[in-house]
Amino acid sequence: MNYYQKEIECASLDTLKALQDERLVKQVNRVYNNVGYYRNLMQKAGVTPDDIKGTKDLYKLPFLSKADLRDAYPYGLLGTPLSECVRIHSTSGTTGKRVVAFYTQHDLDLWDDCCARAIVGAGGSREDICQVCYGYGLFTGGMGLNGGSHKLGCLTLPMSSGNTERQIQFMQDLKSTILGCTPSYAAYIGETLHEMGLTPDDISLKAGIFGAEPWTEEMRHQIEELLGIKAYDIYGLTELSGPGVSFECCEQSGMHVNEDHFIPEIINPETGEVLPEGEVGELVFTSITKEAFPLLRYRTRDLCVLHREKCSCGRTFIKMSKPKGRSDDMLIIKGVNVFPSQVEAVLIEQGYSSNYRIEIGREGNMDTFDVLVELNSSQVSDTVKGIKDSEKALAGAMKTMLGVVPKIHLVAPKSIERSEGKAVRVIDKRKLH
Ligand code: DLL
Repeated sequence: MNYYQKEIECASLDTLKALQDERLVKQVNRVYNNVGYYRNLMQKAGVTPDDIKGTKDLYKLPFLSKADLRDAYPYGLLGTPLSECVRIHSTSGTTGKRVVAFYTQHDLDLWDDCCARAIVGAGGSREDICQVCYGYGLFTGGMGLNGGSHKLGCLTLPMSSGNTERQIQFMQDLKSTILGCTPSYAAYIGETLHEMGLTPDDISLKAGIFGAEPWTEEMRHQIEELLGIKAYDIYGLTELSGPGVSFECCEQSGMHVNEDHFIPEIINPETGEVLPEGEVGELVFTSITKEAFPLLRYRTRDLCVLHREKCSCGRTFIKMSKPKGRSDDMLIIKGVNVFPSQVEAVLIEQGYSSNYRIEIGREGNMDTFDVLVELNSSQVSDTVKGIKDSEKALAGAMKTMLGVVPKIHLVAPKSIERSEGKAVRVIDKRKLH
């Protein structure tokens, strides 16, 4: 059995707990002294760093949410001087304001370690050739897996996503053994492979590390068959670094949380009460080693279960289930985080009515994204060409705001069904949870 950092990945619970206690106390003091925004929250909650002696006191600390990130945007949660930061990554926020996360060089080194652990968890070693087809850029997927692959010593192919036939060509020519991308893209690569008249025997892949969006066990089996590989899940979020907060091992039954860097809790999303292991609730993380963007009790909005049971891989880190849904209205469409409020903001900004409906579906393994918008009475007299042009312009504005382009359908006024209770803005026909 192989590990990247065996001593910590297989540490006894006592050792792990002592490390977490020590790091938590240090982190709380650092944050209190350096992050005015969080110091205010602690003062409002009547908590001082002296109240936090270890993980048993974690529940006393106030939560942070995406709304706090928006309020503190862009620099209000920095834990170090800006001059010590060397990178940002970013993702969308609830009302169009982006979430921007910062990294020192040390943060990047630890993030690379987390991703290297995930690659080794999937059976990888420095002998492997790792083809990274997550998007590169502000999204954390590409740079994250790239960093882990580099640090482990794999030959790394920084492909980014798209140009699928070229991806397969590289796979054949360079004999890539590990693939990293979203599960929907993995399935698409698999389908394209077969459409090109090839089979898994024509490539050398043995494992895939897939995450960033919900996927099912059925999809895992399908991808495994299409590509002739073992498919492993990986979880993470920009606010905490990116991929590698947790990762699957050979058991393929839940993801080990890198607990030396992130302390997980499950809470009741309504009351904030901490729930015992085994119960479904909202996942909350405290990052105990991050320097530039140290978040304490950050509410992920992902609904999950935590289990600490003996794992045959030998790792002692607690396992989290696949996220079972979200406690907010965030959608993940083609791997991009989208909030209905962002769609609404674009419609209003562009002079459209706020009677709209988002319809999400699946064709094969790819998401479809349609937005139906009612025309105003003043727009009804437009010609068909005029309407097509308006649809195109609106799709362009959506793309700028969301990072993913919907198919826009401008429809007659009052043709979108009104609901008697809460408006039904989203119809999600995918069955991913
Ligand atoms: O998706 C980071 C990432 C990149 C993870 C590559 C794995 C691989 P964000 O764009 O900030 O970061 O989106 C974070 O995506 O709160 C979950 O709702 C969802 N998510 C991430 N991984 C998984 C997964 C990246 N394995 C949000 N299964 C999170 C289900 C996932 N949902």
